[in-house]
Amino acid sequence: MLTEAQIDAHAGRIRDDGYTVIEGAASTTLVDGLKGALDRIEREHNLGYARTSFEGFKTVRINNLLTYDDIFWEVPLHENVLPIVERVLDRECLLSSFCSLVLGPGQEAQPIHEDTQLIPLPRPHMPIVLNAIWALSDFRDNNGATRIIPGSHKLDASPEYGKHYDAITATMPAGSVMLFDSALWHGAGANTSDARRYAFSCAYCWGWMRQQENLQLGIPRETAMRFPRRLQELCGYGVYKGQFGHIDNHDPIELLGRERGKRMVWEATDVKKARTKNNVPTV
Ligand SMILES: O=C(O)CCC(=O)C(=O)O
Repeated sequence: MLTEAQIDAHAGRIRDDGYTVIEGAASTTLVDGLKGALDRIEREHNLGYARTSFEGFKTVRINNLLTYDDIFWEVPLHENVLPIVERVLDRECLLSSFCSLVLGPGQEAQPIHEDTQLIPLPRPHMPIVLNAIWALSDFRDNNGATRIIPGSHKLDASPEYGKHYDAITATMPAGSVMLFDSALWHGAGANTSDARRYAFSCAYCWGWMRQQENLQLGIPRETAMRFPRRLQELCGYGVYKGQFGHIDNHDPIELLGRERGKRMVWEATDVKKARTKNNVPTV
């Protein structure tokens, strides 16, 4: 569990350098369980390598992970990561995408990119997406560890696709999480080892943005109904500031059988006004 001072320090590093590393964020038991689940799902669903140079011809990626096994629920909610995300964005943030990234031996380096470069906002801009790269294997120089260019989130341009850039390698032991502003220039390294590199990318965005994965349609309603409430909210069953995302003035969390969702801003404003008039303390 992170202290307030640790959360502040991580948030400050993301602001200043574009990234931070939370060493020992996940226990060995959790890491082993997650890797085991990935291997099993790959086998059972007969999954193969991705088919684009960006995703990696020797990389197995599983998208929409929350639908495959309950063990993955813990990842977006993790107590050593989510509080930092909430500090940089806010408590109404969303899960934007969550996928596994298993780089096989022989996988070439991924082109340096940034995750928000298709969004037409002039750079540099405030953090809009934070990406948590979970190291489920030791991240080493030779096995595909993510490469980053510290401070590049402050540049006024995005990298040129396919061009070589000098970068540092985010080496870290398994169980660590690198959390970064997605505007940071980065990319997976080359895997020249003979072992697979296991990782997750678990990205979060503001509640007023479109998520990269359509989790409300992609996750069957029966599955989402079993999620803890916080995970339901992260998946988009919520209303940002009581305004964005409502369904006929109702909070979509009610679709999952929750009794009372958030009040919409227009109703909340009247309730607040009436309370003030009648001298009732606002809760
Ligand atoms: O696998 C990695 O280390 C990074 C992957 C990545 O940045 C991406 O696919 O967008």
